[in-house]
Amino acid sequence: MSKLLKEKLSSQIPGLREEAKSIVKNQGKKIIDQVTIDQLYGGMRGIKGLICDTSSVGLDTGLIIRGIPILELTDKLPEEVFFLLLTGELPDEKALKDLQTDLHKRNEVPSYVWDVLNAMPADSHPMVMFSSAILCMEKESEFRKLYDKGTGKEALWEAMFEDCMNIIARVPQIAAFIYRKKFGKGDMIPPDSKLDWAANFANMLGVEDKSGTFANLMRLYMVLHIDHEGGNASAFTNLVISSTLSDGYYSISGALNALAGPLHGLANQECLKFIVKMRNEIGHSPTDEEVKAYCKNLLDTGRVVSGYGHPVLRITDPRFTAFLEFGLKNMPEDETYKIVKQLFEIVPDLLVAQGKAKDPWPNVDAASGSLLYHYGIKEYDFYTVLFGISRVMGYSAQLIISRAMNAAIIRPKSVTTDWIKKQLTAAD
Ligand code: HAX
Repeated sequence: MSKLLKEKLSSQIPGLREEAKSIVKNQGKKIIDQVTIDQLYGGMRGIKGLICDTSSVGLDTGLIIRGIPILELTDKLPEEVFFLLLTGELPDEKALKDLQTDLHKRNEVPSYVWDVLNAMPADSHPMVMFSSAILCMEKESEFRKLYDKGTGKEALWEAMFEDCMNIIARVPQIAAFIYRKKFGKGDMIPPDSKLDWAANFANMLGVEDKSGTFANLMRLYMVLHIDHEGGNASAFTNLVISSTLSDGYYSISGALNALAGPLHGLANQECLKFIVKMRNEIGHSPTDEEVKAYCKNLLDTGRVVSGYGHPVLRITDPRFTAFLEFGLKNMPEDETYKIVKQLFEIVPDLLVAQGKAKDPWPNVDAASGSLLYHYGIKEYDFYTVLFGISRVMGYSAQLIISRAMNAAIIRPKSVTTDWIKKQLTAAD
């Protein structure tokens, strides 16, 4: 067991519970937000309605994890950032080793998972396979067992911790299995306990990596995608499901289903698809003028430029910047990478000129696919699974903390259109 991580959490939880209780008791009726009708029709955009302490996303800062901007964490391992998400502190060497050893010990995937994946239709999307693999392990849930025993809610977080650690330990192998099976890459490559979590995943994918830079990309990829506060569609789904006291398997599988949408995690697949299509339709490495005309046509015909815009950010996503820098260092002459750079110079002005998108800047999905493509992962259907493996750490941190805080069942109020119309008449 990750003794040091769990000990740290156990020591923090009573204080956090006390703090929340006192805030609610003393300031519970203080107004912190108001809701407008356009927010109701606009996907509840920006309404402050959730607590999430793992990370926050500022309009003009991007992702901040426990007070640390994401660009200051790019040299860390995902395991270290997971520790940070949960506890607010980076682990020392001993605590990191303890966590890594524990993840290796938990990594055995039940054999029925392979049976389920093998039985699925060959044209199932990798995200369907990934989500199904996690859901079918629900019978392993320690949370459900503890709940069924009648354990009180104060202790349930420990079982959520067990569920999440088991899921985190197993997803690299499950995802690598899906990749190799679905795309005919050969037999499963077994895990290697000498490798860190992301390097082990890189190795199990079977991508040739003599220089070790692909493993570095996987470490960076997993850190950059790990969490994005609690209100994004998949994190919110995760919290809604677990707020009903559903266990970690139900919650994370459900969250991944939200991540699979093209306006959310699937955008990385869509973005690379768009770049390759543009390159092929133009027939050569495009000039700036050709890129401009191609994107303008997309906008003029009511389509979106994938990888641009964001519901919360109003700056170039720092995660995009980190990927761009990785590309500059490792593949500056790569054709696809160069198109990503061209788009960065051209698309924001086009979006501003169109005047619709509130954020004309690139998000994380605008660059990630080109780097994967360079290393030969050309099956873009798989890209959202990579996003998902990483985000499983963020979902997990949020699940463990929300259970530790005995978070209430999430139940906002909906209203009817008639109710809205009556409000408007009353206001006239
Ligand atoms: N290209 C064209 N039009 C865009 C656009 C883009 N990249 N981004 C926004 N717009 C349009 C919207 O479609 C909307 O048009 P309508 O008024 O006609 O409906 C208008 O600009 C206002 O939208 P917004 O308020 O700026 O953006 P939203 O908060 O509604 O949506 C999205 C944010 C990310 C969904 C949006 O910017 C988009 O569709 N981008 C392309 C897809 C994408 O990159 N998604 C990944 C986001 C990151 C993520 O979650 N990854 O998991």
